[in-house]
Amino acid sequence: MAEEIREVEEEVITRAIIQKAMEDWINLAETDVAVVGAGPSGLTAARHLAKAGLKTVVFERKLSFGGGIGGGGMQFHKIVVQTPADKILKDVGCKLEPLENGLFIVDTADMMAKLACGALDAGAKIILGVTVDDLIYRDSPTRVVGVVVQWTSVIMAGIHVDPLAVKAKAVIDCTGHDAEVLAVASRKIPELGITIQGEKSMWSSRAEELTVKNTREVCPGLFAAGMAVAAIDQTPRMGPIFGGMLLSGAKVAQLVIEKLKGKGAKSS
Ligand code: 48F
Repeated sequence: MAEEIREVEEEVITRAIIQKAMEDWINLAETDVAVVGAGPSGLTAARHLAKAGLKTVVFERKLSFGGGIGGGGMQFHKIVVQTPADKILKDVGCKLEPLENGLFIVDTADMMAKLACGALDAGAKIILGVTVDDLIYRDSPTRVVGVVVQWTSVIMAGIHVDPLAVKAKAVIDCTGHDAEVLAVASRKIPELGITIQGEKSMWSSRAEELTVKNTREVCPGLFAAGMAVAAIDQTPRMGPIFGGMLLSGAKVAQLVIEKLKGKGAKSS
């Protein structure tokens, strides 16, 4: 006989949700790394950072993760990755079908789910429905020391609600083509000298290579990975090949790990 479904009082549900969410927020008010955006670069970075023992939170504007993965190539549910990025996907249990010349084809839903599971299982926190709309900074030297966050729904409603701030030893812009965090830094902290030039037209191979190569700490405390890198450096876009995004996420994590834990430190 099937087990009877348990009775529950509504106020128990309410208290449990609020209390446990508050515990998380109190804990993440001061964090090691704030990753902005849960696309391929952000989820990969978060997994590597959490595996290295760094307290990592990902803020994602939408109520879902995956960023541009879900759109595949023109909404066909497949994307391409190339060696050596296939290893990152194999590590999280993604199913890859080999093509020719070190290329693989992947299902978008499989890749989104597995990258997110990889980050969560490693210990990263992913907070959905929260937009990073500003930065916290200090001077002498000018540096980024955290992010300003707001419910996406509040922003969409256009009502005036003051946001909250989260201190972070490192902030990573993984917001994709618009490089939203770097754009805030460029507009509101001019001392940092950041300019957003916007990406160039498509050249897949060159774009993949340059995105990974240029992944870096852009100014003290603020790192860039994924397509945000192309937006500051005016390098080409690549279309639905994603190896560069994964490798950029892994690279930025390694840069942050070395900065916060010292040279030679690695993600386990
Ligand atoms: O766009 P997105 O997937 O960025 P990515 O990791 O990868 C780019 C590829 O998907 C693709 C490509 C490569 O082949 O050209 O476009 O560089 O993911 C960015 C995520 O950041 C969220 C956004 O909803 C998306 O899920 N996001 C953007 N701005 C903010 C944000 C913000 N201000 N606060 C929080 N999340």
